[in-house]
Amino acid sequence: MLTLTWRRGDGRCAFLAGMLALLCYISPASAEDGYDLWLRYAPVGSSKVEGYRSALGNVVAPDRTPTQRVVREELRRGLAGLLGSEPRFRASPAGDAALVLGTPASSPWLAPLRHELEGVGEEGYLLRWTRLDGRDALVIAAHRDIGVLYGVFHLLRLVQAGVSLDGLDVSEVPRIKLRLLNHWDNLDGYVERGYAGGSLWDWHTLPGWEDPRYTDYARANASLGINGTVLNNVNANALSFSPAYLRKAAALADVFRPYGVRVYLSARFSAPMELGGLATADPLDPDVRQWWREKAREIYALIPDFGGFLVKANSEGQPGPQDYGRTHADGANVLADALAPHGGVVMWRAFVYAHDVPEDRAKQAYNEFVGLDGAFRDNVVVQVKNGPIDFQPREPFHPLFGAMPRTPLMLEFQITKEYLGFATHLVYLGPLYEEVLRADTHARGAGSTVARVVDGSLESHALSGIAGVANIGDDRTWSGSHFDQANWYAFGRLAWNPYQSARDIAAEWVAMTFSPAQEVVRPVVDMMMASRETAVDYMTPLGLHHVIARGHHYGPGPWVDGGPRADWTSVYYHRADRDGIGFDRTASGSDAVSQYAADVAREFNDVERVPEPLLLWFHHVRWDRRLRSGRPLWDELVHRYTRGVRNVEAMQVTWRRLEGRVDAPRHRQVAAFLRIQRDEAQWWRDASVAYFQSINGLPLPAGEAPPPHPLAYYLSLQFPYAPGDGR
Ligand code: BDP
Repeated sequence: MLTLTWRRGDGRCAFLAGMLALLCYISPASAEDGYDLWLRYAPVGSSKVEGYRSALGNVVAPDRTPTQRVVREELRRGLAGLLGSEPRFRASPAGDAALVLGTPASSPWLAPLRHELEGVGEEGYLLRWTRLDGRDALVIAAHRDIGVLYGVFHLLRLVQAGVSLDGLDVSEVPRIKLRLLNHWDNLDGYVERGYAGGSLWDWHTLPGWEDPRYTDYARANASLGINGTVLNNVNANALSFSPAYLRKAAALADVFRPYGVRVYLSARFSAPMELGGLATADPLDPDVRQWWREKAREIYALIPDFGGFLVKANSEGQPGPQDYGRTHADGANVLADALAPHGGVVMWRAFVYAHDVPEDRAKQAYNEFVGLDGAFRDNVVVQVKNGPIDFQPREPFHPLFGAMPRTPLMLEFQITKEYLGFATHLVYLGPLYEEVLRADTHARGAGSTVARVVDGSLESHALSGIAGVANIGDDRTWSGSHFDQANWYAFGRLAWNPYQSARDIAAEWVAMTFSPAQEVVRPVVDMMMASRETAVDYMTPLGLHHVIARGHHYGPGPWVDGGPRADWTSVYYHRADRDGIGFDRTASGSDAVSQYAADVAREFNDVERVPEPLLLWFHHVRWDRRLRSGRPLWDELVHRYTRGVRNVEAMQVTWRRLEGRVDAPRHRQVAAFLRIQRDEAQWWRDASVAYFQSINGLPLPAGEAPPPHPLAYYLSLQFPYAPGDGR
């Protein structure tokens, strides 16, 4: 730490201080450590300052409620950073042009917009020029304070990207109602599948100490429109529902409230036994029902706007209604009944599969749930992972989307990269999310996209939701790496509007996170957009899946076999033998294809028509079958593994060229992580090639380098302390 002893009149100190100030001025980015996320508010180019200042220099905004004060503080902070001077807060728009914010209730100036606000709902906003008292004003108007805050973040986004405000005329409404992060955080501070350090929640010092970071977390989420957060792991500890922990959760809820972020909790189904001392957790038992009702009352007394429960039941060893011969609907409904009087929801997860069921794991969730359509209470949403297995680098969309028309289905994405290289691999998930959201279920004919199922528009559901398993921890970067912040960002933006493009979102994020200069935005966005396919290439090309190392899932493990359950092995999924590779899920195999609408099923079932990226997901294919490239399958597989490695090298080149255009500390860390990624991509390629070659005995295609080690070497690698392992 640098300390200066200051003595009045000391010329040397004055000189030193001057130099320091100058240094800070000429390299303001040198202190960048990622903490500020996309809310850095770095100065806009001098040519633009005056234009923005004349529109935004005078602000009329109420300051009576906590959210109104947050709005003013965000504007003050944002404009001070971006334009170099704080806005002047005025009592009325009289005089100069002004930015006028508020709701018809909070600002008399905005009362005339009441009618126009009819379409923006509870959280939407208008951001546009209008005439107030005979002069031009930019207004951010909403029904509720939170809409105004969202509008402010929108405006600041535009300024950060250097976009002109001329003719601005925006009307925004979130398409999805529940836009949630799911934290898989344990009470001991460990984050399951977390690669960004420990949990953000310091349960020990809560509720007495509210770490300022909680506020920054809420700000970041509000900037995206994320409006809820599940604080604890789906593999839940009943203690989260104890009075002491509920008070801690209530303290977080108090911090988050002004930012429109509601608190939810994962509920352990057996909590009535563990906490309540009951002999059963049978959902039809009157004492159990009563226990949940009382618990809900207790929670709402502490957290009046509590969101509700997330439940993982009868999945991977978690307790659930089936322990008592009851259905998932019976289980969900007892919790829903307890929450209903308070306005809470139950998010009941469909991620279920049982090791004692011989059925293809990819089919099990559908089999369990599809017959329960219509059996859930109105305040239940069934939360479905994007694909039928488990957050793989690529999966087809989950067959439940479109198959339960009477039940609102909430989409669950994983933001943390359990299966995509943890935090060190640069993989932008925007394209993965977009691919899923745009997938056409054909449930009601062509155009029945997953996005339309999830936003409720396909079946006119009032309730709709989307969740992302958070990649946030106490690492200074929040997400474990600079580029992983983009995945939090992309999730939030798509949760607001699932029809946006991943490329546009990446461009926004780069402009705000690194620089709005096109020389930066263009190459970085291209690199991000290609990064997911690159990871698919070196990890799971052509529809391979679940070929990861056992337990911690760090690195390749296509040889994983044996152990407690077949569906936790790799050989179960790739089924490679001397003749071919792939899981036959066609009508003559497990028939998983039949869970999709007829048009989709036909396409997936036909080896000639199935999209090649999903080939081995649905088909067992001979090694010598010619693919669309003209190469035999084996050659194509090796080609893709190698291409993946080459493409990481291309990312390294792109990044190297940006040296000097991106501040040095962040540039250095990204460069170092890309080196790790490159080496691990090579490891994935070599280990996979060595393993599959040991099965098929085929020679490598011409020009392909043999793996530098024998297969035994790859098998011998152990990583007992790999992060994020389940506990
Ligand atoms: C898998 C994770 C496991 C989670 C599980 C879940 O490996 O740690 O508990 O999903 O979603 O992806 O419940």
